[in-house]
Amino acid sequence: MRTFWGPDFGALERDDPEIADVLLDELARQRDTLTLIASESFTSPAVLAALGSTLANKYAEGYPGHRYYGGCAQADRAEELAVERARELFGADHANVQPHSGASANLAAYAALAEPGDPVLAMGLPHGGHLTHGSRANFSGKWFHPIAYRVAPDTELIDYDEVRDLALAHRPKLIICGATSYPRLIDFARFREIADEVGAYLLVDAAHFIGLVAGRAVPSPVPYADVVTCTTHKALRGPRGGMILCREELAQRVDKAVFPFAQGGPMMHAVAAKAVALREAGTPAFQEYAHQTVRNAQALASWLTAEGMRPVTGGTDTHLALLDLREVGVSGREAEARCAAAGIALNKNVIPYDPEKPAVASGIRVGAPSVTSQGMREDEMRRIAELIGLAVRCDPQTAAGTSRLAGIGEEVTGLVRRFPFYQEQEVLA
Ligand code: DSN
Repeated sequence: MRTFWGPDFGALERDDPEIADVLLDELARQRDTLTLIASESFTSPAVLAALGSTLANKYAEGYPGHRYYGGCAQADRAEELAVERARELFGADHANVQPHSGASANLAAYAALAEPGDPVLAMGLPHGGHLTHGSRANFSGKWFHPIAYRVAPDTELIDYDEVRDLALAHRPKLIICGATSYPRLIDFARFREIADEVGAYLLVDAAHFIGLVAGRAVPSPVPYADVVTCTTHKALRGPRGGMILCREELAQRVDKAVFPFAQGGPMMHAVAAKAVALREAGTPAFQEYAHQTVRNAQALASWLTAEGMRPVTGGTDTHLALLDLREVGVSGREAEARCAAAGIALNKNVIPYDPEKPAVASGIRVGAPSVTSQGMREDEMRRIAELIGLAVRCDPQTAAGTSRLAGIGEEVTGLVRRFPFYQEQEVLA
């Protein structure tokens, strides 16, 4: 008879009450507060079951059929399923599901496509890029020669003419597009044209929007990119981790760059959980979620405009919006803290050409994947925007401000409790 040994919370409470306490508090936080972090969502109980499974015990360095350890039959099956599902869902020639994170996936992509010292053209961090796109604090800026492109000051859209000019001037080995706080669609065809013109590889970092691609809510970069990197834990709703998709001729280079170059043993429990998430992402229900996520982000951006906040680029085509708070007269840092005090988790974010330093920032970033997973729709986005508008204007240094924030927090809790994601767990707890 086959049996499943799943997470046993009773054992954890008995053996390690301190960590059990942390987990209970975290579930309560996720249940009672509002998550508008653009890079988060909720994983399904099925994904969590795979993550909490005994595959966590298995070493499986290598790839299916070519492992450096015995006993890998189940590890092979899990990885083959994940790879096959990724290839089918995204129409990719090849998939590598072993990267531990998006940053690890990017490290491997650089290793597959460029040599240390090579020029790499990518979106600057202050304009919406990512640390791994050439920040001096990161391997990408230390080991490669980063050149940053920007958004245009007037439209706040990627300045494709500048991208082309920089590409012609610097002849990068690698051009990267994909961002962490750019709310608009990216013209992958235009990037492909520019890359072809200068003989560069095109890497699309789709970490933020791969879930929307899976749900057919935004165009896919796969037909245009040499390599696509992504995370699996954002709008895709999988476990924390990374993934790489590429053309067949780059498959070997990508695989070798992940293992043995950048990583050792894959986290097979996470690989199995990625397979589960990729299966879920192929369903009509997931497509509906992806489309509703975009509609919710658009509604949120539009109602936040009514609260006196300016959406960068004028709105959004994706799961996130970036709001300039200068008219409201509070910094991103203050807004983040005030919203947190009211049970609303979002993050401060620089806006293009921000006069403030990143630790202060003039803007906030909001995202709709979590609230959409919970079943909220446009009506709730309207009320959420109003609550944010009230919260950012409360001065927590005053008794009146603190009391108002507490009142907003009570309404926030009431709202999110009407949309619990982990309903089964509520019964168990
Ligand atoms: N930390 C991620 C985000 O929030 O966008 C990017 O790595």
